[in-house]
Amino acid sequence: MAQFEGVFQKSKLHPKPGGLMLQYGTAGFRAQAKHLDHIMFRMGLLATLRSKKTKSTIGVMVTASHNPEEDNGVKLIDPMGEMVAASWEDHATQLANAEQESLLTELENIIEKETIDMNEPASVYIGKDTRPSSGSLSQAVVDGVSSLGGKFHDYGLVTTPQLHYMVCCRNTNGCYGSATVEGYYQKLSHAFLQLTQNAPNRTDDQKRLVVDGANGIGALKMREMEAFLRSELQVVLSNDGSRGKLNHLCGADHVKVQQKPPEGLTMGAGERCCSFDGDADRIVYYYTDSDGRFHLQDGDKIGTLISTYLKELLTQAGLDLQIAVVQTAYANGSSTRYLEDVMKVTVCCTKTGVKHLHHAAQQYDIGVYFEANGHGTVLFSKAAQKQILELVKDPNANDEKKRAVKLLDNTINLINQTVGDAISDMLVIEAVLAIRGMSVQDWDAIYTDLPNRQFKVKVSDRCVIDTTDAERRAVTPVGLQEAIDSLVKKYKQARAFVRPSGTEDVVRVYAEADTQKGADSLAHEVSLAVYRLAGGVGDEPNW
Ligand code: G16
Repeated sequence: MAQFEGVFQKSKLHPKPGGLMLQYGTAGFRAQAKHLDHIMFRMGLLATLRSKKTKSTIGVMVTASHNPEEDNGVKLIDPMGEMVAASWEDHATQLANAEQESLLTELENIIEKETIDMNEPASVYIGKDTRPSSGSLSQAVVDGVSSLGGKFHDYGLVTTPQLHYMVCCRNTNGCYGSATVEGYYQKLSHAFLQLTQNAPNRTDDQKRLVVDGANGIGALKMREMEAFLRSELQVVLSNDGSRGKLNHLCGADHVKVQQKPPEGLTMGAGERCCSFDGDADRIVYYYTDSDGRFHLQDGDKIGTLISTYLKELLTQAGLDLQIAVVQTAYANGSSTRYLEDVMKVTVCCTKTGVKHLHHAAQQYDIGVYFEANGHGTVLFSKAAQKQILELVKDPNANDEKKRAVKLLDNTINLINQTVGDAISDMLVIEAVLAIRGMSVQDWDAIYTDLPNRQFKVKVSDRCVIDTTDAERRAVTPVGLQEAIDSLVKKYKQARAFVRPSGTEDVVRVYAEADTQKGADSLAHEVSLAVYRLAGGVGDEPNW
Protein backbone atom coordinates (compact mmCIF):
# COMPACT_ATOMS: atom_id res chain seq x y z
CA MET A 1 0.00 0.00 0.00
CA ALA A 2 3.02 2.29 0.40
CA GLN A 3 2.94 3.00 -3.34
CA PHE A 4 -0.53 4.50 -2.86
CA GLU A 5 0.39 6.93 -0.12
CA GLY A 6 -0.16 9.82 -2.57
CA VAL A 7 -3.63 8.54 -3.42
CA PHE A 8 -4.47 8.14 0.25
CA GLN A 9 -3.40 11.71 1.07
CA LYS A 10 -5.16 13.28 -1.92
CA SER A 11 -8.35 11.28 -1.34
CA LYS A 12 -8.79 13.14 1.95
CA LEU A 13 -9.44 16.27 -0.13
CA HIS A 14 -12.20 14.41 -1.98
CA PRO A 15 -13.91 12.39 0.76
CA LYS A 16 -16.88 10.16 0.05
CA PRO A 17 -19.97 11.07 2.04
CA GLY A 18 -20.60 7.98 4.20
CA GLY A 19 -23.35 5.68 2.89
CA LEU A 20 -23.80 7.49 -0.47
CA MET A 21 -24.20 4.86 -3.20
CA LEU A 22 -24.26 5.70 -6.91
CA GLN A 23 -24.56 3.40 -9.92
CA TYR A 24 -22.74 3.64 -13.24
CA GLY A 25 -25.79 4.34 -15.45
CA THR A 26 -26.66 4.62 -19.13
CA ALA A 27 -23.77 7.01 -19.77
CA GLY A 28 -21.63 7.03 -16.63
CA PHE A 29 -22.39 8.53 -13.22
CA ARG A 30 -24.97 11.27 -12.98
CA ALA A 31 -26.35 13.02 -9.89
CA GLN A 32 -26.62 16.40 -8.24
CA ALA A 33 -23.22 18.04 -8.63
CA LYS A 34 -22.75 18.41 -4.88
CA HIS A 35 -22.55 14.60 -4.55
CA LEU A 36 -19.90 14.05 -7.17
CA ASP A 37 -16.52 15.36 -5.99
CA HIS A 38 -15.29 11.96 -4.71
CA ILE A 39 -16.67 10.25 -7.83
CA MET A 40 -14.58 12.50 -10.08
CA PHE A 41 -11.42 11.89 -8.06
CA ARG A 42 -12.00 8.16 -8.23
CA MET A 43 -12.80 8.22 -11.96
CA GLY A 44 -9.46 9.98 -12.40
CA LEU A 45 -7.89 6.99 -10.63
CA LEU A 46 -9.85 4.50 -12.72
CA ALA A 47 -9.02 6.21 -16.02
CA THR A 48 -5.34 6.04 -15.05
CA LEU A 49 -5.61 2.30 -14.41
CA ARG A 50 -7.52 1.81 -17.67
CA SER A 51 -4.79 3.73 -19.49
CA LYS A 52 -2.07 1.51 -17.99
CA LYS A 53 -4.08 -1.60 -18.85
CA THR A 54 -4.77 -0.62 -22.47
CA LYS A 55 -1.43 1.18 -22.96
CA SER A 56 -3.47 3.99 -24.52
CA THR A 57 -4.88 7.40 -23.73
CA ILE A 58 -8.26 7.34 -21.98
CA GLY A 59 -10.82 10.19 -21.85
CA VAL A 60 -12.79 11.59 -18.93
CA MET A 61 -15.61 14.00 -19.77
CA VAL A 62 -17.24 15.97 -16.98
CA THR A 63 -20.84 16.52 -18.07
CA ALA A 64 -24.43 15.63 -17.28
CA SER A 65 -25.48 16.24 -20.87
CA HIS A 66 -29.28 16.69 -21.03
CA ASN A 67 -29.82 16.83 -17.24
CA PRO A 68 -30.62 20.11 -15.44
CA GLU A 69 -27.81 22.55 -14.75
CA GLU A 70 -27.60 21.56 -11.06
CA ASP A 71 -26.64 17.98 -11.97
CA ASN A 72 -23.32 16.80 -13.23
CA GLY A 73 -21.74 13.55 -14.27
CA VAL A 74 -18.82 11.78 -15.86
CA LYS A 75 -18.37 9.72 -19.02
CA LEU A 76 -15.28 7.52 -19.52
CA ILE A 77 -13.88 7.14 -23.03
CA ASP A 78 -12.00 4.07 -24.28
CA PRO A 79 -9.00 4.10 -26.68
CA MET A 80 -10.85 4.21 -30.00
CA GLY A 81 -13.14 6.95 -28.70
CA GLU A 82 -15.97 4.61 -27.76
CA MET A 83 -17.68 4.40 -24.35
CA VAL A 84 -15.64 2.51 -21.75
CA ALA A 85 -15.90 -1.33 -21.95
CA ALA A 86 -18.89 -2.73 -20.06
CA SER A 87 -16.58 -4.95 -17.95
CA TRP A 88 -15.04 -1.79 -16.43
CA GLU A 89 -18.42 -0.31 -15.49
CA ASP A 90 -18.47 -2.71 -12.53
CA HIS A 91 -15.02 -1.54 -11.45
CA ALA A 92 -16.28 2.03 -11.70
CA THR A 93 -19.25 1.28 -9.44
CA GLN A 94 -17.10 -0.63 -6.92
CA LEU A 95 -14.53 2.14 -6.73
CA ALA A 96 -17.15 4.88 -6.55
CA ASN A 97 -18.97 3.23 -3.67
CA ALA A 98 -16.00 2.07 -1.56
CA GLU A 99 -16.07 3.82 1.80
CA GLN A 100 -13.09 6.09 2.45
CA GLU A 101 -11.19 3.52 4.52
CA SER A 102 -11.50 0.77 1.88
CA LEU A 103 -10.62 2.90 -1.16
CA LEU A 104 -7.05 1.59 -1.46
CA THR A 105 -8.17 -2.02 -1.02
CA GLU A 106 -10.68 -1.55 -3.81
CA LEU A 107 -8.00 0.01 -6.00
CA GLU A 108 -5.74 -2.99 -5.38
CA ASN A 109 -8.60 -5.40 -6.18
CA ILE A 110 -8.99 -3.84 -9.62
CA ILE A 111 -5.23 -3.86 -10.25
CA GLU A 112 -5.11 -7.55 -9.33
CA LYS A 113 -8.21 -8.60 -11.27
CA GLU A 114 -7.03 -6.80 -14.39
CA THR A 115 -3.36 -7.73 -13.87
CA ILE A 116 -2.28 -4.14 -14.37
CA ASP A 117 1.43 -3.37 -14.57
CA MET A 118 1.75 -0.26 -12.41
CA ASN A 119 5.07 0.57 -14.07
CA GLU A 120 3.28 1.33 -17.35
CA PRO A 121 2.87 5.05 -18.06
CA ALA A 122 -0.66 6.50 -18.11
CA SER A 123 -2.25 9.30 -20.12
CA VAL A 124 -5.70 10.80 -19.61
CA TYR A 125 -7.50 13.44 -21.69
CA ILE A 126 -9.99 15.55 -19.73
CA GLY A 127 -12.83 17.79 -20.92
CA LYS A 128 -15.78 19.58 -19.35
CA ASP A 129 -19.08 21.20 -20.26
CA THR A 130 -20.23 24.70 -19.25
CA ARG A 131 -21.98 23.83 -15.94
CA PRO A 132 -20.89 26.03 -13.02
CA SER A 133 -19.78 22.87 -11.15
CA SER A 134 -17.69 21.45 -13.99
CA GLY A 135 -14.51 23.44 -13.18
CA SER A 136 -13.97 22.09 -9.66
CA LEU A 137 -15.15 18.61 -10.63
CA SER A 138 -12.67 18.37 -13.47
CA GLN A 139 -9.96 19.50 -11.02
CA ALA A 140 -10.94 16.49 -8.89
CA VAL A 141 -10.34 14.25 -11.95
CA VAL A 142 -6.91 15.87 -12.40
CA ASP A 143 -6.12 15.14 -8.72
CA GLY A 144 -7.09 11.49 -9.19
CA VAL A 145 -4.90 11.07 -12.28
CA SER A 146 -1.86 12.84 -10.81
CA SER A 147 -2.04 11.04 -7.47
CA LEU A 148 -1.49 7.76 -9.35
CA GLY A 149 1.36 9.31 -11.35
CA GLY A 150 -0.61 9.58 -14.60
CA LYS A 151 -0.09 12.34 -17.17
CA PHE A 152 -3.08 14.37 -18.24
CA HIS A 153 -4.07 16.88 -20.88
CA ASP A 154 -6.91 19.16 -19.88
CA TYR A 155 -8.85 20.36 -22.96
CA GLY A 156 -11.07 22.53 -20.78
CA LEU A 157 -14.40 23.40 -22.42
CA VAL A 158 -15.14 20.94 -25.23
CA THR A 159 -18.21 19.05 -26.41
CA THR A 160 -18.35 15.40 -25.39
CA PRO A 161 -17.90 14.19 -29.00
CA GLN A 162 -14.89 16.47 -29.42
CA LEU A 163 -13.20 14.73 -26.50
CA HIS A 164 -14.07 11.30 -27.96
CA TYR A 165 -12.52 12.48 -31.22
CA MET A 166 -9.31 13.69 -29.46
CA VAL A 167 -8.85 10.33 -27.73
CA CYS A 168 -9.24 8.46 -31.02
CA CYS A 169 -6.85 10.84 -32.84
CA ARG A 170 -4.24 10.36 -30.11
CA ASN A 171 -4.48 6.57 -30.08
CA THR A 172 -4.34 6.27 -33.86
CA ASN A 173 -1.27 8.51 -33.94
CA GLY A 174 -3.13 11.14 -35.91
CA CYS A 175 -4.62 8.77 -38.52
CA TYR A 176 -8.12 9.79 -37.45
CA GLY A 177 -7.21 13.49 -37.42
CA SER A 178 -5.21 15.92 -35.37
CA ALA A 179 -6.02 15.89 -31.64
CA THR A 180 -6.85 19.58 -31.33
CA VAL A 181 -10.11 21.51 -31.42
CA GLU A 182 -8.82 23.30 -34.52
CA GLY A 183 -7.97 19.92 -36.10
CA TYR A 184 -11.56 18.83 -35.49
CA TYR A 185 -12.96 21.97 -37.16
CA GLN A 186 -10.58 21.60 -40.09
CA LYS A 187 -11.36 17.93 -40.71
CA LEU A 188 -15.13 18.38 -40.57
CA SER A 189 -15.33 21.66 -42.44
CA HIS A 190 -13.06 20.41 -45.24
CA ALA A 191 -15.30 17.36 -45.76
CA PHE A 192 -18.44 19.52 -45.58
CA LEU A 193 -17.14 22.01 -48.16
CA GLN A 194 -16.15 19.18 -50.48
CA LEU A 195 -19.62 17.68 -50.20
CA THR A 196 -21.55 20.90 -50.72
CA GLN A 197 -19.62 21.55 -53.95
CA ASN A 198 -21.92 18.85 -55.30
CA ALA A 199 -24.90 21.08 -54.60
CA PRO A 200 -24.15 24.29 -56.48
CA ASN A 201 -26.36 27.38 -56.69
CA ARG A 202 -27.88 27.09 -53.25
CA THR A 203 -29.60 30.27 -52.15
CA ASP A 204 -28.82 31.98 -48.84
CA ASP A 205 -32.19 30.75 -47.58
CA GLN A 206 -31.18 27.18 -48.32
CA LYS A 207 -27.88 27.69 -46.49
CA ARG A 208 -29.58 29.17 -43.44
CA LEU A 209 -30.10 27.05 -40.33
CA VAL A 210 -31.52 28.15 -36.99
CA VAL A 211 -29.60 26.40 -34.19
CA ASP A 212 -30.70 26.11 -30.55
CA GLY A 213 -27.47 25.66 -28.59
CA ALA A 214 -29.31 24.62 -25.37
CA ASN A 215 -27.31 27.37 -23.60
CA GLY A 216 -24.43 24.92 -23.49
CA ILE A 217 -21.02 24.02 -24.83
CA GLY A 218 -22.37 23.25 -28.32
CA ALA A 219 -23.25 26.92 -28.77
CA LEU A 220 -19.71 28.04 -27.88
CA LYS A 221 -18.17 25.51 -30.23
CA MET A 222 -20.57 26.35 -33.06
CA ARG A 223 -19.46 29.98 -32.82
CA GLU A 224 -15.82 28.91 -33.03
CA MET A 225 -16.52 26.71 -36.03
CA GLU A 226 -18.59 29.15 -38.08
CA ALA A 227 -15.63 30.78 -39.85
CA PHE A 228 -14.38 27.38 -41.04
CA LEU A 229 -17.65 26.80 -42.92
CA ARG A 230 -17.12 29.83 -45.20
CA SER A 231 -20.81 30.79 -45.32
CA GLU A 232 -21.75 27.45 -46.91
CA LEU A 233 -23.78 27.07 -43.74
CA GLN A 234 -25.27 30.25 -42.29
CA VAL A 235 -26.02 29.53 -38.68
CA VAL A 236 -28.48 31.66 -36.74
CA LEU A 237 -27.55 30.76 -33.18
CA SER A 238 -30.11 30.96 -30.36
CA ASN A 239 -29.80 29.93 -26.72
CA ASP A 240 -26.08 30.59 -26.93
CA GLY A 241 -25.61 30.72 -23.16
CA SER A 242 -25.41 34.50 -22.94
CA ARG A 243 -28.69 34.67 -20.99
CA GLY A 244 -30.69 31.48 -20.41
CA LYS A 245 -30.02 28.47 -18.24
CA LEU A 246 -28.51 25.25 -19.61
CA ASN A 247 -31.17 22.87 -21.03
CA HIS A 248 -33.95 24.92 -19.43
CA LEU A 249 -36.99 24.87 -21.77
CA CYS A 250 -34.59 24.33 -24.64
CA GLY A 251 -32.23 21.75 -26.12
CA ALA A 252 -32.77 18.46 -27.93
CA ASP A 253 -34.24 16.53 -25.00
CA HIS A 254 -36.83 19.21 -24.22
CA VAL A 255 -37.87 19.49 -27.86
CA LYS A 256 -38.11 15.72 -28.37
CA VAL A 257 -39.97 14.89 -25.16
CA GLN A 258 -42.30 17.92 -25.18
CA GLN A 259 -42.73 17.80 -28.97
CA LYS A 260 -42.61 21.56 -29.20
CA PRO A 261 -40.06 24.25 -30.14
CA PRO A 262 -37.60 25.50 -27.54
CA GLU A 263 -38.06 28.87 -25.90
CA GLY A 264 -35.68 31.65 -26.88
CA LEU A 265 -35.77 30.86 -30.59
CA THR A 266 -37.57 32.73 -33.35
CA MET A 267 -38.64 30.47 -36.18
CA GLY A 268 -40.41 31.55 -39.34
CA ALA A 269 -42.95 29.20 -40.94
CA GLY A 270 -41.20 26.42 -42.82
CA GLU A 271 -37.76 27.41 -41.54
CA ARG A 272 -35.23 24.62 -40.86
CA CYS A 273 -34.23 24.53 -37.17
CA CYS A 274 -32.29 22.17 -34.93
CA SER A 275 -31.50 21.74 -31.24
CA PHE A 276 -28.34 20.39 -29.59
CA ASP A 277 -28.34 18.96 -26.07
CA GLY A 278 -26.19 20.14 -23.15
CA ASP A 279 -22.94 18.48 -24.27
CA ALA A 280 -23.72 18.50 -28.00
CA ASP A 281 -23.85 14.76 -28.54
CA ARG A 282 -27.50 14.78 -29.64
CA ILE A 283 -29.46 16.70 -32.26
CA VAL A 284 -33.06 16.91 -33.46
CA TYR A 285 -34.46 18.97 -36.35
CA TYR A 286 -37.89 20.59 -36.68
CA TYR A 287 -40.01 23.25 -38.38
CA THR A 288 -43.51 24.67 -38.09
CA ASP A 289 -45.78 24.67 -41.15
CA SER A 290 -47.95 27.55 -42.38
CA ASP A 291 -50.75 26.39 -40.03
CA GLY A 292 -48.38 26.68 -37.08
CA ARG A 293 -48.18 22.89 -36.70
CA PHE A 294 -44.89 21.64 -35.25
CA HIS A 295 -43.00 18.91 -37.17
CA LEU A 296 -40.15 17.01 -35.52
CA GLN A 297 -37.35 15.19 -37.33
CA ASP A 298 -35.94 13.10 -34.53
CA GLY A 299 -33.20 10.47 -34.45
CA ASP A 300 -35.37 7.99 -36.37
CA LYS A 301 -35.86 10.44 -39.22
CA ILE A 302 -32.14 11.31 -39.14
CA GLY A 303 -31.19 7.62 -39.34
CA THR A 304 -33.60 7.13 -42.23
CA LEU A 305 -32.33 10.17 -44.17
CA ILE A 306 -28.69 9.16 -43.79
CA SER A 307 -29.20 5.47 -44.55
CA THR A 308 -31.27 6.26 -47.66
CA TYR A 309 -28.49 8.56 -48.89
CA LEU A 310 -25.76 6.01 -48.20
CA LYS A 311 -27.71 3.18 -49.82
CA GLU A 312 -28.21 5.24 -52.96
CA LEU A 313 -24.48 6.04 -53.13
CA LEU A 314 -23.54 2.39 -52.65
CA THR A 315 -25.78 1.44 -55.59
CA GLN A 316 -24.32 4.19 -57.77
CA ALA A 317 -20.79 3.18 -56.82
CA GLY A 318 -21.58 -0.49 -57.48
CA LEU A 319 -20.37 -1.47 -54.01
CA ASP A 320 -21.88 -4.55 -52.39
CA LEU A 321 -21.75 -3.52 -48.74
CA GLN A 322 -24.32 -4.46 -46.11
CA ILE A 323 -26.00 -1.52 -44.46
CA ALA A 324 -28.00 -1.87 -41.25
CA VAL A 325 -29.87 0.53 -38.99
CA VAL A 326 -29.74 0.11 -35.21
CA GLN A 327 -32.58 1.51 -33.11
CA THR A 328 -33.99 1.17 -29.59
CA ALA A 329 -37.49 0.49 -28.26
CA TYR A 330 -38.18 4.24 -28.55
CA ALA A 331 -37.98 4.09 -32.35
CA ASN A 332 -41.28 5.11 -33.86
CA GLY A 333 -43.12 2.10 -35.34
CA SER A 334 -43.48 3.94 -38.65
CA SER A 335 -39.72 4.37 -38.96
CA THR A 336 -39.03 0.68 -38.41
CA ARG A 337 -41.71 -0.30 -40.93
CA TYR A 338 -40.34 2.16 -43.51
CA LEU A 339 -36.77 0.92 -43.11
CA GLU A 340 -37.72 -2.75 -43.32
CA ASP A 341 -40.55 -2.70 -45.84
CA VAL A 342 -39.64 0.15 -48.18
CA MET A 343 -35.89 0.52 -47.88
CA LYS A 344 -35.31 -3.18 -47.29
CA VAL A 345 -32.47 -2.63 -44.86
CA THR A 346 -31.68 -4.76 -41.83
CA VAL A 347 -32.99 -3.17 -38.64
CA CYS A 348 -31.97 -4.28 -35.17
CA CYS A 349 -33.07 -3.13 -31.75
CA THR A 350 -30.85 -2.78 -28.65
CA LYS A 351 -31.21 -1.48 -25.13
CA THR A 352 -31.06 2.29 -24.59
CA GLY A 353 -27.57 3.79 -24.41
CA VAL A 354 -25.20 4.50 -27.27
CA LYS A 355 -22.76 1.95 -25.90
CA HIS A 356 -25.26 -0.79 -26.88
CA LEU A 357 -26.12 0.68 -30.27
CA HIS A 358 -22.46 1.28 -31.09
CA HIS A 359 -21.53 -2.36 -30.51
CA ALA A 360 -24.46 -3.61 -32.57
CA ALA A 361 -23.55 -1.24 -35.44
CA GLN A 362 -19.98 -2.60 -35.46
CA GLN A 363 -21.32 -5.93 -36.75
CA TYR A 364 -22.08 -4.54 -40.23
CA ASP A 365 -20.15 -3.07 -43.17
CA ILE A 366 -22.05 0.14 -42.54
CA GLY A 367 -23.98 0.48 -39.28
CA VAL A 368 -26.22 3.51 -38.95
CA TYR A 369 -27.32 3.93 -35.34
CA PHE A 370 -29.62 6.55 -33.92
CA GLU A 371 -31.69 6.69 -30.78
CA ALA A 372 -35.01 8.45 -31.30
CA ASN A 373 -33.72 11.20 -29.00
CA GLY A 374 -31.16 12.20 -31.65
CA HIS A 375 -28.07 10.44 -30.32
CA GLY A 376 -26.26 8.56 -33.03
CA THR A 377 -23.71 8.23 -35.80
CA VAL A 378 -22.59 5.92 -38.60
CA LEU A 379 -19.84 3.30 -38.37
CA PHE A 380 -17.94 2.07 -41.43
CA SER A 381 -16.03 -1.19 -41.00
CA LYS A 382 -12.33 -1.19 -41.88
CA ALA A 383 -13.08 -3.46 -44.84
CA ALA A 384 -15.80 -1.12 -46.11
CA GLN A 385 -13.51 1.91 -45.84
CA LYS A 386 -10.79 0.02 -47.70
CA GLN A 387 -13.16 -0.86 -50.57
CA ILE A 388 -14.31 2.74 -50.81
CA LEU A 389 -10.75 4.08 -50.84
CA GLU A 390 -9.68 1.58 -53.49
CA LEU A 391 -12.54 2.68 -55.71
CA VAL A 392 -11.64 6.36 -55.18
CA LYS A 393 -8.23 5.55 -56.68
CA ASP A 394 -9.56 3.31 -59.47
CA PRO A 395 -8.73 5.03 -62.80
CA ASN A 396 -11.22 2.82 -64.66
CA ALA A 397 -14.30 3.84 -62.69
CA ASN A 398 -16.93 5.67 -64.76
CA ASP A 399 -18.07 9.19 -63.86
CA GLU A 400 -21.16 8.10 -61.92
CA LYS A 401 -19.09 5.70 -59.83
CA LYS A 402 -16.37 8.29 -59.30
CA ARG A 403 -18.84 10.88 -58.07
CA ALA A 404 -20.64 8.44 -55.75
CA VAL A 405 -17.49 7.08 -54.20
CA LYS A 406 -16.01 10.55 -53.70
CA LEU A 407 -19.20 11.52 -51.89
CA LEU A 408 -18.93 8.40 -49.74
CA ASP A 409 -15.30 9.17 -48.92
CA ASN A 410 -16.08 12.77 -47.90
CA THR A 411 -19.09 11.63 -45.90
CA ILE A 412 -16.87 9.24 -43.93
CA ASN A 413 -14.57 12.16 -43.11
CA LEU A 414 -17.50 14.31 -42.01
CA ILE A 415 -18.90 11.70 -39.65
CA ASN A 416 -17.55 11.41 -36.11
CA GLN A 417 -17.43 7.64 -35.91
CA THR A 418 -16.44 7.61 -32.25
CA VAL A 419 -19.86 8.62 -30.88
CA GLY A 420 -23.02 10.62 -31.69
CA ASP A 421 -22.00 14.22 -32.39
CA ALA A 422 -24.53 17.05 -32.83
CA ILE A 423 -22.16 19.24 -34.88
CA SER A 424 -20.99 16.44 -37.15
CA ASP A 425 -24.53 15.04 -37.56
CA MET A 426 -25.83 18.51 -38.34
CA LEU A 427 -23.23 18.96 -41.11
CA VAL A 428 -24.00 15.51 -42.53
CA ILE A 429 -27.74 16.29 -42.60
CA GLU A 430 -27.13 19.71 -44.17
CA ALA A 431 -24.89 18.15 -46.81
CA VAL A 432 -27.35 15.34 -47.59
CA LEU A 433 -30.28 17.76 -47.93
CA ALA A 434 -28.17 20.00 -50.17
CA ILE A 435 -26.85 17.19 -52.39
CA ARG A 436 -30.27 15.59 -52.79
CA GLY A 437 -31.97 18.97 -53.26
CA MET A 438 -34.39 18.24 -50.43
CA SER A 439 -36.17 20.70 -48.18
CA VAL A 440 -36.88 19.91 -44.54
CA GLN A 441 -40.50 19.32 -45.62
CA ASP A 442 -39.43 16.75 -48.23
CA TRP A 443 -37.42 15.00 -45.55
CA ASP A 444 -40.35 15.04 -43.13
CA ALA A 445 -42.60 13.49 -45.77
CA ILE A 446 -40.49 10.31 -46.11
CA TYR A 447 -42.89 8.68 -43.63
CA THR A 448 -45.42 9.85 -41.04
CA ASP A 449 -44.69 9.19 -37.39
CA LEU A 450 -47.23 7.36 -35.29
CA PRO A 451 -48.42 9.76 -32.57
CA ASN A 452 -46.47 9.06 -29.39
CA ARG A 453 -45.99 10.30 -25.86
CA GLN A 454 -43.31 9.99 -23.18
CA PHE A 455 -43.87 10.45 -19.45
CA LYS A 456 -41.70 10.16 -16.34
CA VAL A 457 -42.95 8.51 -13.14
CA LYS A 458 -41.29 8.94 -9.74
CA VAL A 459 -40.99 5.72 -7.73
CA SER A 460 -39.17 5.04 -4.46
CA ASP A 461 -36.69 2.62 -6.10
CA ARG A 462 -36.61 2.46 -9.88
CA CYS A 463 -34.49 -0.73 -9.74
CA VAL A 464 -37.67 -2.71 -8.94
CA ILE A 465 -38.34 -2.54 -12.68
CA ASP A 466 -36.37 -5.09 -14.63
CA THR A 467 -36.82 -5.48 -18.38
CA THR A 468 -36.07 -7.92 -21.19
CA ASP A 469 -36.30 -8.06 -25.01
CA ALA A 470 -34.27 -4.84 -25.51
CA GLU A 471 -36.37 -3.16 -22.78
CA ARG A 472 -39.63 -3.79 -24.61
CA ARG A 473 -41.07 -5.96 -21.83
CA ALA A 474 -41.01 -5.64 -18.05
CA VAL A 475 -40.10 -8.76 -16.07
CA THR A 476 -40.66 -7.21 -12.64
CA PRO A 477 -42.59 -6.09 -10.65
CA VAL A 478 -45.09 -8.92 -10.91
CA GLY A 479 -48.20 -7.99 -12.88
CA LEU A 480 -46.82 -4.85 -14.52
CA GLN A 481 -46.30 -6.31 -18.00
CA GLU A 482 -49.73 -7.99 -17.89
CA ALA A 483 -51.26 -4.63 -17.00
CA ILE A 484 -49.43 -2.93 -19.90
CA ASP A 485 -50.51 -5.68 -22.31
CA SER A 486 -54.17 -5.29 -21.46
CA LEU A 487 -53.99 -1.48 -21.69
CA VAL A 488 -52.31 -1.64 -25.11
CA LYS A 489 -55.17 -3.85 -26.40
CA LYS A 490 -57.61 -0.98 -25.88
CA TYR A 491 -55.92 1.18 -28.55
CA LYS A 492 -55.26 0.85 -32.27
CA GLN A 493 -51.72 0.41 -33.67
CA ALA A 494 -50.60 0.71 -30.06
CA ARG A 495 -47.39 -0.15 -28.26
CA ALA A 496 -46.07 0.81 -24.84
CA PHE A 497 -43.13 -0.01 -22.60
CA VAL A 498 -41.53 1.18 -19.38
CA ARG A 499 -37.91 1.21 -18.21
CA PRO A 500 -35.88 2.71 -15.40
CA SER A 501 -33.83 5.70 -16.60
CA GLY A 502 -30.07 5.37 -16.26
CA THR A 503 -29.49 9.12 -16.08
CA GLU A 504 -32.37 10.45 -13.96
CA ASP A 505 -34.14 9.13 -10.88
CA VAL A 506 -37.36 8.29 -12.77
CA VAL A 507 -39.12 5.50 -14.64
CA ARG A 508 -39.66 6.35 -18.30
CA VAL A 509 -42.95 5.50 -20.01
CA TYR A 510 -43.36 5.40 -23.80
CA ALA A 511 -46.59 4.88 -25.71
CA GLU A 512 -47.68 5.18 -29.32
CA ALA A 513 -51.08 4.75 -30.97
CA ASP A 514 -53.01 5.72 -34.09
CA THR A 515 -54.07 9.12 -32.65
CA GLN A 516 -52.35 11.63 -30.36
CA LYS A 517 -55.28 11.38 -27.95
CA GLY A 518 -54.83 7.61 -27.86
CA ALA A 519 -51.05 7.82 -27.33
CA ASP A 520 -51.51 10.39 -24.54
CA SER A 521 -54.20 8.36 -22.84
CA LEU A 522 -52.25 5.09 -23.11
CA ALA A 523 -49.10 6.74 -21.72
CA HIS A 524 -51.16 8.08 -18.84
CA GLU A 525 -52.78 4.72 -18.06
CA VAL A 526 -49.40 2.95 -18.20
CA SER A 527 -47.93 5.64 -15.90
CA LEU A 528 -50.70 4.93 -13.40
CA ALA A 529 -49.92 1.20 -13.58
CA VAL A 530 -46.24 1.96 -12.87
CA TYR A 531 -47.19 4.24 -10.00
CA ARG A 532 -49.43 1.59 -8.42
CA LEU A 533 -47.34 -1.52 -9.04
CA ALA A 534 -43.79 -0.16 -8.79
CA GLY A 535 -43.99 1.99 -5.67
CA GLY A 536 -44.88 5.45 -7.00
CA VAL A 537 -44.12 8.41 -4.76
CA GLY A 538 -45.82 11.81 -4.55
CA ASP A 539 -49.07 12.54 -6.36
CA GLU A 540 -50.53 10.10 -8.87
CA PRO A 541 -49.38 10.87 -12.44
CA ASN A 542 -51.56 13.49 -14.05
CA TRP A 543 -51.58 15.11 -17.50
C1 G16 B 1 -27.61 9.48 -22.38
C2 G16 B 1 -27.16 8.31 -23.22
C3 G16 B 1 -28.21 8.03 -24.27
C4 G16 B 1 -29.57 7.81 -23.61
C5 G16 B 1 -29.92 8.98 -22.68
C6 G16 B 1 -31.15 8.72 -21.85
O1 G16 B 1 -27.72 10.61 -23.19
O2 G16 B 1 -25.93 8.60 -23.80
O3 G16 B 1 -27.80 6.90 -24.99
O4 G16 B 1 -30.57 7.68 -24.56
O5 G16 B 1 -28.86 9.21 -21.78
O6 G16 B 1 -30.93 7.60 -21.05
P1 G16 B 1 -31.93 7.15 -19.93
O7 G16 B 1 -33.26 6.99 -20.60
O8 G16 B 1 -31.38 5.86 -19.40
O9 G16 B 1 -32.00 8.24 -18.90
P2 G16 B 1 -27.08 12.01 -22.77
O10 G16 B 1 -27.22 12.83 -23.98
O11 G16 B 1 -27.87 12.50 -21.60
O12 G16 B 1 -25.67 11.65 -22.41
